[in-house]
Amino acid sequence: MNNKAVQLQHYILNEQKKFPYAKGDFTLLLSDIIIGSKIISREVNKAGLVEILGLTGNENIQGEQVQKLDDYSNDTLINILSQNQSVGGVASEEMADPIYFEDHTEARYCVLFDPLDGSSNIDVNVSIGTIFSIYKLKKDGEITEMDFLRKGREQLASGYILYGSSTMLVFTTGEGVHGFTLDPSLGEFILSHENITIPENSKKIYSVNQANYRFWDENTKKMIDYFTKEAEKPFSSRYIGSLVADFHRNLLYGGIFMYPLDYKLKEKPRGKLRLMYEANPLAMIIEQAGGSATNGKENILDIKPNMIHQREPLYIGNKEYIDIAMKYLNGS
Ligand code: AHM
Ligand code: MG
Repeated sequence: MNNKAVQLQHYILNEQKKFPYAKGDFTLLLSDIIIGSKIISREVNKAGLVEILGLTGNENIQGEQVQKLDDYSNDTLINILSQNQSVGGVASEEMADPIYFEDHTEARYCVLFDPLDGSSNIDVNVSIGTIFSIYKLKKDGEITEMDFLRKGREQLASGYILYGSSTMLVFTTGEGVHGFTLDPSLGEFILSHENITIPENSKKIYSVNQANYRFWDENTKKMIDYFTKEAEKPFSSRYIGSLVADFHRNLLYGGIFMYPLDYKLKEKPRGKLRLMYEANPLAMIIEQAGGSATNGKENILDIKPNMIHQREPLYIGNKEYIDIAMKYLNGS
C-alpha cells in the first residue's frame, strides 16, 4: 500500500488543531456526515441492480419498503445527525421546514444539505452527489430559524460527496480545499487531492443549459454569445445537469458554471438553484480554491437570505470568467 495514503479521520484530527472552534464535537460531526455519505454511496451504487435483484414497485424481494434514493439519502442524514448531540437542527432541500432537535441542549452547530443533488440523473447512471454546509449556532444550546438564515460567509465548513466513477469527498473548513477518494475495498476515504486550486491555465469550459437561451434577457444572451462564439480562444461546452458533477469537473479543469436568471414565467424571473443548499457551500469551496461565485450582482457568500429555500442565479468558477460574465450581465 502507498505509505503516503492518508485516511480522512487522521487528516481531520490533525487539521482541527488549527481551528479554535474545532473541538472533538466538530470532528465527530464531520465524521457523521461522512458515514452518512458512505451509506448513501452504497445505495447509489446498487441503484442499477434494482430490477435484476427483483425489486418491484415500492417493495423489495423480502417485502421491505424501497424508498426513492433522494428520500433515502435525506432520511439517512437526518437519522445520523439526530443522534449527534452537538447538532441543534438540520435543514434540507427535500423538506419544507428545518427540523429542530429540541433535546440537544448542548448543541453548537446546525447543518444544511441537499441530500441528493442531480436527482433527475439517478435512473440513468450519471454522477450525482450530496452537498452540505455547517454553521455554528449563534448561541450554544439554542436554535431558531435565524441560525439557518445566515450569509454563506458565516459557514464553518462545507463540502460535497460526488457519487461518480468513484466516490469522492471534497470539503473545506476555510483553510484550503481537500479531496478524498473512497477506497471501496477498505471502506475508507483516502486523501487523493490535497490543496485543490482551480487552474489558472484552465481548459476553458463553460457549463450552462443552453436550451434556456430563449428565456434569458439580452445581457445574459450577449454573455453566453461571448462564451459560445466570441472569446478569442474558444471555450468547450460541458453540461451534465448535476450541479455537483459539473462543479467538480470545472473545479479540477477550470471554467465557469452558470445557471442564469430566466423568464420561463414571464412576470416572475428566477434562478433555479438554492442559495442555502447549493450555491453557498460551493461558493465557499470555490473561494478557498482561488475562484469566485456571484448571482450577477453580489458575491454569493455576501447574500443575506430571506427564505430557507431561496433560489439565486449562479455563476461560479475562475475569477477571470466571473469578471467577464459580470461585465456582460451589468451591460458594460
Ligand atoms: P435538483 O435539486 O432537483 O436535482 O435540481 C438541481 C439540479 C442541479 O443539480 C443542476 O445543476 C440543475 O438542476 C440542472 O437544471 P436543468 O435541468 O434545468 O438544466
Ligand atoms: Mg440540488
